[in-house]
Formats: sequence, structure tokens, C-alpha cells
Amino acid sequence: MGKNSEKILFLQVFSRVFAIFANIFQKYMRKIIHIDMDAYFASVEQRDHPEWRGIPIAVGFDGERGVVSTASYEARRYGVHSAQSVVVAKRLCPHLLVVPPRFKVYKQVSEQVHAIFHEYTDLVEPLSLDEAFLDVTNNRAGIELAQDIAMEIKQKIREATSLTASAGVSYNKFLAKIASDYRKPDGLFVIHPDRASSFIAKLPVERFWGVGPKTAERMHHMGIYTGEQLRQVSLQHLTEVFGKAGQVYYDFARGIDNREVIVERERKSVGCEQTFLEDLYKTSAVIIELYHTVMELVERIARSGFEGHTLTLKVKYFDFVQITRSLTVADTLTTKDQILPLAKRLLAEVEYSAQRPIRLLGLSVSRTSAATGSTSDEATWEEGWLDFEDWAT
Ligand code: DCP
Ligand code: MG
Repeated sequence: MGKNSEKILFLQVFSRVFAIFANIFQKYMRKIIHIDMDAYFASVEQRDHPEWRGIPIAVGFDGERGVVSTASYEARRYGVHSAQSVVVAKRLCPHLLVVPPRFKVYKQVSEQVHAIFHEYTDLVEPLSLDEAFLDVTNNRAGIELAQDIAMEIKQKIREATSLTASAGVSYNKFLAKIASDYRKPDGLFVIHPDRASSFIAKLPVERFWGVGPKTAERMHHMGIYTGEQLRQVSLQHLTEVFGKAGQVYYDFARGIDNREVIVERERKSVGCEQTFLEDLYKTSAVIIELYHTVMELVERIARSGFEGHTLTLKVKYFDFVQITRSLTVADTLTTKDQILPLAKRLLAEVEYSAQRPIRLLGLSVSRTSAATGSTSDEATWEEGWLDFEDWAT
């Protein structure tokens, strides 16, 4: 064996041993809490409108094209849920009351809740208005058990806001998030390091973080229904089927998730984009897709509580040439009724045809950049080559 191959072998062994110790360290040393408010928008509405308590309500814009943001627990019993069309929701629950959202209030409550988190640690990572991870390994109050902190936080949230939250406690983000969902509403669930393995073994794969309905279906096709079965599949096989995510599933199945709790850097934009199965050139088809993109964008804005004034449309053509069009307005862009007309105006500036069909549409809302400048009602147009990588949330 040459000197170099010995070195490589040594490094491989060393890094393997290091990884094993790092995983054990994470498992027994880290304390992560995930907090998620219960039926967030709906609970705020029921809090502020006592006459709506105890009855099925959905927060969303009523009307043919409206979408449910969230449903009260009374409505969920009928099968009403987030992202469902209001029409379908009313079919399931004919006496459903659909009430408009009040994003300002949701944001204020979110700030109150965050102030409570920061009484314990500054290592807070918000996932959306109503959800955050806390790393309480070293907490301000010097409390030994993360479970006690979670209990105190729930209590303080109730006192400050009259709302309930569910908490999950474990040694990593993946398990803490699953735990918070486990005893909803008003729940507190702890996944102890020694119990993690048996807990994951029984967990249906669709409850794994990052496993959406499509991935779950593929796993089911492979005969994988539980964490236990997922653990039997080799890393090589998982990465063959799921690409990079394969490694993540492999680790999750073993209770490994060493991601840090990342204190939020200020978000600069919220956006979404979609690539079409076939390139589009008919105006009617493009408008429909634009509409869907707007709906998705509105949902993401609602979830993140983002306040921006600039709308940007990205169009990628069949040949991967990409253009963007932006305009800036005085209002904070949050609703479909505000954004859709603006998106249509931006689209009207874009040329496409059967010879030059569209491969991808994207929309984002961002804070007004110094370069864009204008905050008047008069729209500012600009064409550019924005980097859209930051878009995905
Ligand atoms: N939201 C939305 N559109 C979605 C999902 C959510 O506008 N498709 C908004 C409304 C929710 C809030 O974000 O109240 C938080 O989302 P959650 O997924 O945490 O759902 P809830 O808090 O409503 O319910 P749960 O009790 O299941 O957490
Ligand atoms: Mg919630």
C-alpha cells in the first residue's frame, strides 16, 4: 500500500469515528424544542370573535376561487383543511363560516410569542408565523429539562395571547417537529434519546419531515411504510431512487439530524415558481398558470408574514433564456386581489408564442430595494436578471 492510500484510509476511518462520536454527542447533549400554534389563524379569529367559538370556521377569502388558509378544529372534523378550495370546504361542511384573514393581527401575536421564546434563548429559528425551533441546550434560565421550558412557554403563550400552542421536545429538529404534531392541540410530547429509535421504527413514512405525498407513494411502492422498513434500505439504494434526499431519509430513519437551529437572517423575498410539463404558449393556459402561481405565492406570504412592495415575474423560455419584470407599489402585497392584477400587468409586458413558448413561471414579492427606489403608486418597471435561487422557502 502506498503512503497516499494509507493516508486516505486513515482519514476515512478517522472521519467515520468522528461522525459516530458527533452523533452520540448530538443525541445526548442537544435540547431542541419545536413550538407550533394550534389552528393558528382560526384560533385567533375565534379568540377575537366569541360568537365564532365552538363552530366550524375557515379563514380564507370566500368565493368561487377562494382557498382555505386554515380551519378551526370544529371544521376539521368535516374534512376541511388548509389549501382546500372554499367551494370544496363548503360542500363538506355546508354551515361552514368563511372569515377573511387579518394578517396584521397574526403578525402581532407572532411577535408576542417570539418575545416569550427569547426569554429563554436567542437561538430561535422561525419556520413561519406560528412555528419555530428553539435550541435550549444553554438557556438563559439555566433550566435543566427542556420539557420544563416547553411547559413554561406554553403557559406564558396562553397567558399573553389566550391561545394554545403544541410543543415537541427532542435532541434534533426532525424529532422535535414530529413531537409537536404528535399530541396536537395543546400538546407536549418528548422524544427521549433512548426512545427515539423505537419511536421512529413505528412511525409511518408520511410523517417523516420532507416526505410529501408523492415521495410517500414511491416509498409505499417499494414496500416501505414505516421507519423500521426504511431503515432496512441501503444508503445506495435510497440515493439511487431519491437523489440527495436519500441521504436525509437514511439519517432520519436512524434519528440523525445534525442541522443547527439557525437564527433567522432577515428574509428579503418570498416567491415560488413552477416548471410546466409542457411548454406553454396559449394565453389562456399561461393565465391559468399565472393564477395558480399567485395563489401559491399568497399562501407563502401568509405563512411567513412577509411584507414586501415589489412584485417580480420571472419567465423562462423553452431555450432557458430568462427574463424578469418587476413593479413596486405603495401597498404591502399580501392578497390575491392585490397581486393578481399586478401579475397580469407584468405578464402583458412579456412576449411569447408557439415559436417561443414558456417553460417556467415564477413570482416573488420582495422588499423595495434601494435601486428600485419608488414607493409611489406609480409602478416602476425594470427588467433584469435576478437571481431567483433564494426564492424557494
Ligand atoms: N397557512 C396557510 N396556508 C396553508 C397552510 C397554513 O395560509 N396551506 C397559514 C394558516 C395557518 C398558519 O399558516 O393557521 C399555520 O400553519 P400550520 O400548518 O401550523 O396550521 P395551523 O396552525 O392552522 O394548524 P395546526 O394546529 O395543525 O398547527
Ligand atoms: Mg400551527
